Amino acid sequence: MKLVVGQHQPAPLLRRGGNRPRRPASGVHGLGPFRTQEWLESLDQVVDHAGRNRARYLMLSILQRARDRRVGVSNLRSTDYLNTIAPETEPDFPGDEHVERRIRAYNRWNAAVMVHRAQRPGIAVGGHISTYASAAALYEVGFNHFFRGHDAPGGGDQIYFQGHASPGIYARAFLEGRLSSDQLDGFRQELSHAGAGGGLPSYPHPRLMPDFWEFPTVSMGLGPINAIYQARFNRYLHDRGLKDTSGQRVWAFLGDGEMDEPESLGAIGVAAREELDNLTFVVNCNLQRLDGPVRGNGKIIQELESYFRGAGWNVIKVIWGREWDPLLAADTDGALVNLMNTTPDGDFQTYKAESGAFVREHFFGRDPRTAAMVEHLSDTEIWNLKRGGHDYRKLYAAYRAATEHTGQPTVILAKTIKGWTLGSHFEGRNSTHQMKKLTLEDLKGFRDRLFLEIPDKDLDAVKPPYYRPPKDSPELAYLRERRRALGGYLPARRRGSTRLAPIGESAYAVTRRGSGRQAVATTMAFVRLLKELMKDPQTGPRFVPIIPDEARTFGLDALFPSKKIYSPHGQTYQSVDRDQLLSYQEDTQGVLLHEGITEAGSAASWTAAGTSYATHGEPMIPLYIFYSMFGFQRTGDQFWAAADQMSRGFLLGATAGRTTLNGEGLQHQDGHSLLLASANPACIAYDAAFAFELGHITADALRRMYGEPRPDEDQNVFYYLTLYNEPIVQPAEPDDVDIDGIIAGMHRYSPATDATGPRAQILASGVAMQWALDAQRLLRADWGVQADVWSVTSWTQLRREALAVEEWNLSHPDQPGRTPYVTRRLSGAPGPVVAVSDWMRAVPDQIMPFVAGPWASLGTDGFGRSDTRDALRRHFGVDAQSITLRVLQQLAAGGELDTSMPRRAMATYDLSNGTEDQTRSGQ
Ligand SMILES: Cc1ncc(C[n+]2csc(CCOP(=O)(O)OP(=O)(O)O)c2C)c(N)n1
Ligand SMILES: [Mg+2]
Repeated sequence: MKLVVGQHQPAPLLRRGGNRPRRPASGVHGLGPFRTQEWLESLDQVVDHAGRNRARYLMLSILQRARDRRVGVSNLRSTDYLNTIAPETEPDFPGDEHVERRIRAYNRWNAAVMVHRAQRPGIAVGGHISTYASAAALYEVGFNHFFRGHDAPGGGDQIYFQGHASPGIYARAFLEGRLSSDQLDGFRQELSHAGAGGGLPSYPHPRLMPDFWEFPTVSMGLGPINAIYQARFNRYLHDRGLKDTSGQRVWAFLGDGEMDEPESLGAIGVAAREELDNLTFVVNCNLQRLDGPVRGNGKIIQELESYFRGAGWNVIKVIWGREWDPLLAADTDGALVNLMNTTPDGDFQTYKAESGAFVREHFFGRDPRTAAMVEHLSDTEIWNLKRGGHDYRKLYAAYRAATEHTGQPTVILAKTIKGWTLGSHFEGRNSTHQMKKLTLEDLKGFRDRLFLEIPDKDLDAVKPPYYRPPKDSPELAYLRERRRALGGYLPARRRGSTRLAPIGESAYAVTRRGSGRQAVATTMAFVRLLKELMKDPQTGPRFVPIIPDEARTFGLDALFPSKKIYSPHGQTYQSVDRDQLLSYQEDTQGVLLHEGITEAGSAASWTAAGTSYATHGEPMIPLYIFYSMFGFQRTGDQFWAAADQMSRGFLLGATAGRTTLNGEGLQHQDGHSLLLASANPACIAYDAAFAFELGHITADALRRMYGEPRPDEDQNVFYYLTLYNEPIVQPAEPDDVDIDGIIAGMHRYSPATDATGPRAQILASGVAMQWALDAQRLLRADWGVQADVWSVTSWTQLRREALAVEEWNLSHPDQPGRTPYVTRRLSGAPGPVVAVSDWMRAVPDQIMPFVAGPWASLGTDGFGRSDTRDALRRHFGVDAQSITLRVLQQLAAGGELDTSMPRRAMATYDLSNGTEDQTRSGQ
């Protein structure tokens, strides 16, 4: 009988030698101390007379039986280094193994040749050969038997392809006739390759290939976490009755090195907790990452098994190919299993870079019993004992088991060889990840290994040919038939066209009427608006608020009673605050996604919801609200990937500003997320000062992303709105409000009331508007200076427009030059410009080159501190008095005021030496 029950294998390092026996726990119910002693003595006897292996086998068998009898012993963290599925329980393989092997061979060849050709002299743009070579069977078993295309009943599967395995995915699309050889030759030459359709992006980039790639994965760790939240979002759509997603499965193909990333493992508990049996991870355990072994001294498969089992996943290990089955069947005393268990990955890697004789000596030769087991095998036969991840039948059994398993997500841990079939220069070599070219000899060996009919004379060292059999060949017919049966070719992205009906004007009234005498922060104003928007009968249900445990901080608990928090389990307990108005309510049809304290999880959720318009053809409007400091700074890479995936929706940076979240200090106070946001080309950022501005911005954002974009507008954008927590009296919207200005990025909110005396322009955004208005009063009352105050709703949008105008002017030298919006708006506004915000100066300085007159900016550069708002504003030199002083200095420098005035102002406002602080500038 073969041992397939679990063993207690410590991870990650193998512990050699046994642990000291411990005394048993006393007082086991119903068994006196004597009987316990008898059991222990029996075990001692087995150890003494039959050996440790036998004793181990016995113990594991007893544990297995105990589990079968539901005795209540806990699950073992890991099992033997064996396939989880025993050969006798493997299902029949339904495909044509020969034909599928041919298809795999063509893909292997074309993928490697594509990268090789991209490395040709004069181009040399690189690529990865060895990763797909190790993963070809992992993908092909999916393509031929499991992955459902978009046309499959119930909708297609969502597949996260390992980013740098892209050459193999392109190679398959070439066989399918979806890509031409000319396009393959444009791999990584998206700009310079002139062929039809241009070049191909390096990695899965939906933005660059919007009808092909669906999920950007190449930033390691984002694929796994996004896949988990995608599967979770599919459930959410289903449970809310918005779409039947019960037939859809999420597959994520990951590298074993990639599992080092915190994001890779950080959310696996979510998948188990929510019982996401619509999710399958396939981890390609080729034991190598970029530089060398993943766990040379340990065993990555065992380590991952422990993590996933511990988190509550179904784990299927595919370690050995079928050639090992007879050997394992003959391993009655567990000698071979013991070798397998105790050989570190570093050695397994080395074996496959050596030879059959080496494996005989260094692996089997370590125990006379295992050495005897392979005596009848030649070195070649030993060499041909394959790894499970290259065995189609083993993989088929694993995928089938994964798709049939219920109640848990499944991870398949498949052992492979990096660079497999590429020959001895590639296979298992530490340098294999970086190798982009094959020698002529390598090419010949590779061709022979794959049994391809390419004559020697065609094997050009620089441009070896692609290989595609005739259209009517059995292989291509088979491939086409399989994809037809499974619902069409993949990857394929559908763009989604459903438009959402605009929400009526009345919903926005709440932002326009002002707050009377009540002081209301813009965060609260936005939440009030959101409540109104969510009431819209058609579009309202599409809003998906996402919160990482800050609902109460931002006032979103107001939505608890009416919208409820989504949980697939509903609420199985009595809530402690059930009698209260804003009680914590979980519900299977809840609308709010309360993610717990995980910005990474929230960002992944937001991406899944924000791309639903394409992935599911169901536009959803996610609003992810977070501490602005923990957004772009913490999960900026996820927002970048979301931009690639053309996500739409709202990011709400609450508690914005360096001085406004006053008590929290250095780690919380954000004076730079707007700068980080400006670096994301798909992100449209606004720093609104007033509720009425937020109303117009939101309406315009919804129009652009979900309604009728103008011809010059990219619809695939998302909005970053900063929201403050400082209560202010919200003014009613001015009658002559400049809506276009609000959207474009600036409007004159408070013109100077008097035309006499020196003039200046104050540009302010967000909460700094209050200080600017105070400065306007001080300037007039104390110094006779008249200032116009502008509300700059978006420094970044003003800059972007100006850059676009500059570019247009450069490329149209023969036509009259155009003038940037910001320049136009300020052209008739007399006096120097002083810009101020609760952000570092680089934020307003974005528009400096486009302002004609003298320019000065005030900002909050440096680390935040905990103190009162007033103290902080004085510290950073952004309060009303500091603004006043700066305006006076500017006017004096321009000769419009006496030079003594700024000095007098410093004394009047006690402003001397307030800002010389090393923590501010990093000088
Ligand atoms: C966040 C991030 N860091 C680093 C890289 C660079 N990188 C690309 S592939 C790779 C090694 C991947 O190893 P593994 O996940 O085991 O994949 P394999 O090629 O072995 O299948 C690295 C470090 C990246 N793509 N993303
Ligand atoms: Mg690897």
